[in-house]
Amino acid sequence: MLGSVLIANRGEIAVRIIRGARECGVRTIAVYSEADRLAPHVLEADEAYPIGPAPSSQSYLRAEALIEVARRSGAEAIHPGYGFLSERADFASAVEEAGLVFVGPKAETIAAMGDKTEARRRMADAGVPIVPGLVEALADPERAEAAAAEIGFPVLLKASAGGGGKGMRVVREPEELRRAFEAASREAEAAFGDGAVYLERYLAHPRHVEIQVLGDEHGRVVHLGERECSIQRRHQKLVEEAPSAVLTPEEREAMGATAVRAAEAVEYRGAGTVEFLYEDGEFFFLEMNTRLQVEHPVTELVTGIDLVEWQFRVASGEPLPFTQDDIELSGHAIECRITSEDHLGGFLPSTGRIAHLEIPSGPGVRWDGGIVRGSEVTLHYDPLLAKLVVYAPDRARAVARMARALDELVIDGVDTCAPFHRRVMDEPDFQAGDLSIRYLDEHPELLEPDGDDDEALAAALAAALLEDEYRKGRAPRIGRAAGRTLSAWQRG
Ligand code: MV4
Repeated sequence: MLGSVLIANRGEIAVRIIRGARECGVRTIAVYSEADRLAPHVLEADEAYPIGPAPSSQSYLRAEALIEVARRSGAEAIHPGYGFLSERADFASAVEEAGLVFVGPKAETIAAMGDKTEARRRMADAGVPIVPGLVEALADPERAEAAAAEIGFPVLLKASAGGGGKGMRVVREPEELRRAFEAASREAEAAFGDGAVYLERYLAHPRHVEIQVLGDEHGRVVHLGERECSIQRRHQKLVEEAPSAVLTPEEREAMGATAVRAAEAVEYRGAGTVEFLYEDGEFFFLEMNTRLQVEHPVTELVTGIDLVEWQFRVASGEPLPFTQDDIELSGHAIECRITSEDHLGGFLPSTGRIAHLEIPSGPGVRWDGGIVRGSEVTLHYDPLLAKLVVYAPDRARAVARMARALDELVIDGVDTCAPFHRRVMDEPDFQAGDLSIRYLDEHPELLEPDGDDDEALAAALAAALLEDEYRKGRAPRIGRAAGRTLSAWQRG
């Protein structure tokens, strides 16, 4: 096993990796920006080093500074987490050239999967079904017209350098194609410094289903089942679950085997994710993510496999000791991303100091958090504060458990999307597992403002009066709802 690791990240994922490393007996080395001097990942690591001012361009994204800290601290490896430098092939190469272990796949794998047309070529060659369309960038709008005529409308223009939806354009008729081509190309150039675009058949109502894979340095690859991640807003996932409510065992096996083939085609090492679009019983390769993902806990809960532990074991050169047949799924897990965004105000980012924090607990509840009371939430970083994850024997019980856990959660000081999640748990289509990437377009009521503020004030006043009566011995007890309303009101 590795002796030590530098975690080139912050927030909940840095804390998660530190916990995993500690359980493996690996010494943990944190880095922090000026805004994160007292952050949980700094306090929980064995050692911590400053790397610059708050903006990530001057701290968490400074590849050379991170490698220099690794050298100075005697770290043997660097774990990049997700975001930041995690999918930068040049960073992975630089880490290895410095004689350190990169906890992730080979730089060549990262580079190939980062280029979306290259990824499609590699997958098509490996016999992985891709969305019908091109595997080369379009040289000009004329060629786009010819290709679209062949594929049939609607088509989707995508950036070759893309991901995350930037430079994407749906085109419904031939007359729109030229303008859309130019707009997509311009947007791709601005976002990625590369205006190359290609096109695919547009799927109107798919689910986003992804397969977790794990590979070692000795050529073994297994899959750990799927995650359903359809509930998203503007390419930001909000709720994820495992398993998917709709895959049959046969579909799971087919998708899993396809993901393993995809991973083998790029000699995948470590933990990775193969994303698919699933529609009407068909699935198509979308992208491969060469990192540990935010939503990895739901897979850990249904498989019992600790992904961070296996990242470290694989990075240490250990062979995977289990085969596909050894991996069994049981129960159901749901994750809600708790972000500092106000769902009532168009998911606008909210900032401030965490004044009060009550973390849900009890059976089947997991909290992967990066905040404590007193934490300052700024605009410098991703708004993800924590992930609330539940596990139960079946989906209906998991939904009920998540609703209960969300009721226990109290975060004061910044607005969060937790009230949005609480509504989702009550929503009939969600409860029925009837999801697609258009779920929120089809349920705009979930994003509408709450009932009257006056109602909340009246409830708080009633609770205060009730408490007064109780203290004077005239009321037998304070109900749970009144008690919570009151304490929320007292905290102001
Ligand atoms: C698609 C698609 C429909 N048809 N491709 C969005 C970001 C990028 N990673 C790929 N994306 C999509 N590609 C075809 N041929 C719809 C999306 C898409 C999407 C995919 C997964 C999760 C959320 C999404 C939200 C909007 C659009």
